[in-house]
Parts: sequence; C-alpha cells; structure tokens
Amino acid sequence: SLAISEILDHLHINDINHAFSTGKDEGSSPDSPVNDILSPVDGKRIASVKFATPAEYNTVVDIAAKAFKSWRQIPAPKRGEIVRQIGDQLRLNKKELGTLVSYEMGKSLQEGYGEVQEMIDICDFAVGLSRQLYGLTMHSERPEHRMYEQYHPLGIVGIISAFNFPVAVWSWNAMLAWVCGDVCIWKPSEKTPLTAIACQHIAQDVFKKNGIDEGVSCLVIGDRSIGELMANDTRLPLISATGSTRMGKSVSAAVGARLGKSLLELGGNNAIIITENADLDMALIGAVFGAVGTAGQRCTSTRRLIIHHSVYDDFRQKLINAYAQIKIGDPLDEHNHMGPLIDKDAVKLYLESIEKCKAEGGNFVVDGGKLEGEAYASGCYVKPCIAEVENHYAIVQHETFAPILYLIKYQDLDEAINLQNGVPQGLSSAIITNNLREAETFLSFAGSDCGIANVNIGTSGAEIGGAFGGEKETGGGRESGSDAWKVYMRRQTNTINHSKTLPLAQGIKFDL
Ligand code: UN1
Repeated sequence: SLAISEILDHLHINDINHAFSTGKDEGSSPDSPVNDILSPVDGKRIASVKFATPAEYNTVVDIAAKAFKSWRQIPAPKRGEIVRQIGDQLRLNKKELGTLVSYEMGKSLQEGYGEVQEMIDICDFAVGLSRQLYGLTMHSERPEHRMYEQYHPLGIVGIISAFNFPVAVWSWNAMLAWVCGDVCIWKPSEKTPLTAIACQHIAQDVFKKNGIDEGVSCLVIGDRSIGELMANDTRLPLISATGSTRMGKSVSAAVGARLGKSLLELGGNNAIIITENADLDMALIGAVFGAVGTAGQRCTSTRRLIIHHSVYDDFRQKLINAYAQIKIGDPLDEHNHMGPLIDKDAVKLYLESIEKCKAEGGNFVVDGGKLEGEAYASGCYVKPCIAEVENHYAIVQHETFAPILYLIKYQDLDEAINLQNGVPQGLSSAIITNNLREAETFLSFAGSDCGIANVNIGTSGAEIGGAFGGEKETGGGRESGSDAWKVYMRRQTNTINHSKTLPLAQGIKFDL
C-alpha cells in the first residue's frame, strides 16, 4: 500500500493549497483563512486549503469567460481528444487518486477505485459523444425550405459537488461540458477539496500540454458563500448542483430568480422491494452493499427494504447474520467493508436519527452506536444498524446520510409500490423478483416514480451510460449518460429558404 505522504507528493498537493486555480493563475489572498482538512479515517490533518474571497471568485469568472471564447472554436472531436487524454491520465493515477478519495472521504478503497473508474468511464463516453451531439432535421411545410436544429455551447458551467462522490460527480459534468464546448468552474465540497485539487492538476497538465491554458477548467475552494455567488451569477448560464435537498432548493431559487438553468441532483430515499418471488441471496448482497457501502452516504444508498410478509422473518434473519459479518475500520485496509462517516457532525446526526426513530416506535433489530477505541480514534466510526419501522415516520421520510436501514413489511405489490413511492424523494428504486408480472408492473407508469428503477439489482452503483438523477425532491436533473449532454448546450432551430420567393408559414398572405 502507498504511503499518504507519497500520494500527496505524487498528486501535487501542497501543505497549504491555494483558494483558486485556473489554467492561467492560481492563488489566494494572504489574509484568507486557512482551513485544515482532517481525514475521517484517522483524524489526522492531511493538508490545508485557503478559501476564495468574492474578488478571487470574480477573477476566476473573468478568466473562464475569456477561455470560453477560444475553447468553443475548437471542433468538438478535438475537444474530445483532450478529454481522452484526461481519461488516460486518470488511468495512470487511478491508484493514487482512488486512495486519496478513500483517505479524505472515508469510503472503502474498492469504492475509491470505483469512483475513479466512473471518471475514466465518463471520459470514454464523452470522447464518443464529441463526434455526435446530434440535433434533428425536420420537414418544413414550405416548399424549398430546410429545417434542422443544432446544439451550441452554453458558456460557463458552475459545478457544485458534494463530499460523498468528491470527484466522480465533477467528472460527469465537466467531461460532458467540455466536449460540448463549455468551460467549468468547480466548487468542490469544502470537506473534500484535496481530491478536487488533485483532479484539477491532472486536467490542467493535459490542457497545458495541448496549448490550452486559459481557464477551461477552473477550481474555486470555498464554503456555501461561494456557491451562493455562483447561483446568483448571470455569467453562469448553468449551475449543476449535487447535495442535500435544502441546498438544492436554495440554489434552484437563486438560479430560477435569474431564469438560469439548473441541474439538480439531490437527496434520495431509496427502497428495494423484496417480493415472495425474490432470490433472497441476491437480495441480501444488493441490500447490504446498498446500505453500508460508502457508510450509507451515497445519494443512491439503500435506506428502506420493503419486504413481502411471507419472506420477512427469513430475510430479517439473513440481514442480522450478514451485519454480524461486516468489518468496520480503516477503509484503506481492504479487509474492511465499511469506513467512517465524513465527520463528527455526521456522527451526531446519525445518533440523533436513531433516537428519533426509537421515539417514533422504531424497533432496532441490529443496534447502532458510535464505535470507541484506538482504531476509531477519529471519532467518525459508527455501527450500521437496522430498524423495523413504518413508512410514515418522519425520520423514515427523511434522508439520513448514514448506515441506518429501515425494514417495512407488505402484503401485496400495490401496497409495496405505494410505500416505495410514498416519500418526498425520487432517486433510485429496485425490485428483487423472478416474477415477470411483478417486475414489469414495477417498471410501468403505475410502478416506481423514481429516476432509476432496477430489477434484480440494488439501488446504488449505477453505470455512467444511463442518465442519472431523479424526480420530486431529488430535483429532476439528469447527469452522465444517455442524452444528459443536452442541458450543457443551447438548442437552436434553423430554417433555410432556398426558393426564389418568401412564403410565410401557416399560409399567411402578405403581399406588398
Ligand atoms: C451519489 O451518491 O451522489 O449510483 C452518486 C451510484 C454511483 C453514483 C452515486 N454510481 O451509486
């Protein structure tokens, strides 16, 4: 295994890192506060960052605006070639970057590598996309006329990302935005800025080698005040924000007030329906990985299991047995399944949620609690737990970003689907069944109301090729694959008259 200090060196992370970085410039004002970044793994200081001032943010926007003018001149497939090179660099740095993701954020090393793999995958996707970006052609009602639509670059895309996927979510946005001809300003979570700085260096090296160094890729480190500046900034036509529903509502209100575009990817309250026709061993892997993977801090984490009464007792016992096997500890040690929560505040919220659940009548069949002892000295390690609940409990309706799994019993599929949909969020959902009627009902318009609906797969771990996002309080945005690229471009309809007269549409007569 690699020593963290070597990895920091390798990824050019300094002891104190600048508040902003563009291709042209990087810096921070001497009096901006220094923030220490502590690892939830061992509580040690990894490095420090400075937070950008509003003036520095403005400098970055100016540089990005200028970069847009030249970047959009480069043919899309050539922009794709640059993204291809970034993908190559990510492949070369996968081990180091994945390890730093794991150490800075706390997810298991396997999941840290998986996150970097998602970045590599989206690069490949974006390279292919760079030769597509298709518009439609349509037939004009007027003779000797041609109609078609084309997609043009949008401008500066503001990316606000969360701590739980500190780098992959940026890449889903940035790689698409870049092939679309946009430039990006990225504000990573202030909890995980170091992996962002590492990615910025990797991307900037490629831009520099290709003679493009004018702020196509910009990074601004800061807290929510920078996010607010971005949301209110008319120079940023699109804000892509990932995080809590509370954050999303305030971003959306600010962006909406100026009639900008926002792409929101917010909270989930994801359930797996386990029917009487389920392969229970398969259900078990999906449910446990979904609930304890990333210590329950994925927006796609499995929060609820909706289990048919005939298999309920059997499956509950399987879960209890499986939870007894889960190894919690240093996520860099590949023997462990689950690492820490992101910080002590998250531990507090987790403990409060357990109390709220108990107060509402929840029955814990696997107890939670904070882990104590030398191996858990950072104070961020908790036990994954399971409670039998009712779907209407306020705490069950709420997304708690922690490994708390709720069990709910159902009688018939209609009821199960109503329970599954009966929450404010609508990100991911799943059914485990070998029965075609159950599966197809779940996927039909009368089934799951989520942006993601899976059969015989859990709720988390989506591939990048599909559009990623969800409905209701999840915010409605779609990132990543399919035609999610369209939000990063502006659509233009073009009608061309190649006749010798000027007929008007709708048959309107207008003679001079
Ligand atoms: C997130 O938690 O914000 O589907 C993203 C998944 C991952 C992405 C999760 N591919 O679980």
